[in-house]
Amino acid sequence: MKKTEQFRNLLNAKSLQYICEAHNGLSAKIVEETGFKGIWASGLTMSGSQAVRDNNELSWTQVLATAEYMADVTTVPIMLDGDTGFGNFNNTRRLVKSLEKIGVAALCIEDKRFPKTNSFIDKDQELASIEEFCGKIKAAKDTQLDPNFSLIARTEAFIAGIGLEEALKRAEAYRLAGADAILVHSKKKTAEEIESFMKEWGNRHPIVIVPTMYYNTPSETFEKIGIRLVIWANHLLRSCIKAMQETAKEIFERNSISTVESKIVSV
Ligand code: SPV
Ligand code: MG
Repeated sequence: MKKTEQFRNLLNAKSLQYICEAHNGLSAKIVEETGFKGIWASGLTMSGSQAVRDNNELSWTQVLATAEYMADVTTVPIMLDGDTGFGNFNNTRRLVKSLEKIGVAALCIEDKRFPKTNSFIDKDQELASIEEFCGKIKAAKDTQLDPNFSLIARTEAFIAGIGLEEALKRAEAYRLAGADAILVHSKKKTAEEIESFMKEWGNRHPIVIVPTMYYNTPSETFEKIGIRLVIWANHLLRSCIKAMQETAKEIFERNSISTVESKIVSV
C-alpha cells in the first residue's frame, strides 16, 4: 500500500493511533523496526540533532534532505513537521511538490509566523491571521498530485494563550479550507485544554495531539475523548543525547573503551 494511503488509514482508523519522532535515516529505521505505523519528522529534533534552534535555522532544503534519508530507508509513512510552510503560500506550494517527489506522505503546518519559535518557549508566539493560514492550506491542497497526500493544519491558539474559543474558530476554519486533520497543541501539564476542545469539537474531523508536556495523561483518556493520532514527538533524540553523554564521559574519564563495549551495539 502506498505510504500516503497508509497515512490516511491511520488518520481514519477506528482506534487511537500513535506515531513516533525521528530525525534522520537511522532513527526513522528504528521507529519502523520497533513497530510504529508512522514517523513524525520533528522540526525540533531535526534541528536539535544539528545543534541549531527550532527556529527555522535549518533551511527548508536541509529539512527536505533529512526527510529524504528517512523516506528512503522506511516503508511506513512520514508526517513532516513543515513549521509555518517556510514562508508564504507559494513556499508551501513548492514544499508540497517536493515532499511528494521524495515520498513523504503528509505535511503538518502551523499557524504561526516565519521564522517560527518552538511552542514551549514563552516569547514570540504571534499567530498568522486565519485568512492567511487558510490560504496556505488551500495552496497545499491544490498542489498535491496524489489525492491521498495529507495536510494537517496545526493551531497554536492555546500555545499563544488566546483560548478555547479561538482554538475552535481556527480549527473549524482550517477544516473548511480543506485540511485532512487538525493538530491542537497545548503546553499545559495536564490535558485540560485538549479535553475542553474535544468536548466542543466532537467527532467533526480527525484531531492530532502532541502530549510532550502533559506526559502523565494516560493514553486511555485520549482514546476516550476521541483523539485519532498521538505524536510522541522528541523522545528518541532526548534519549540518545543522554546515552551519548554517558558513553563520551565514561571513555573520556577512563581513557579506555573497555567498560563501554558491553553496553553499546556491536560494530
Ligand atoms: C516538533 O516536534 O518539532 C513539534 C512539536 O513541532 S513541539 O516541539 O511540541 O512543538
Ligand atoms: Mg516543530
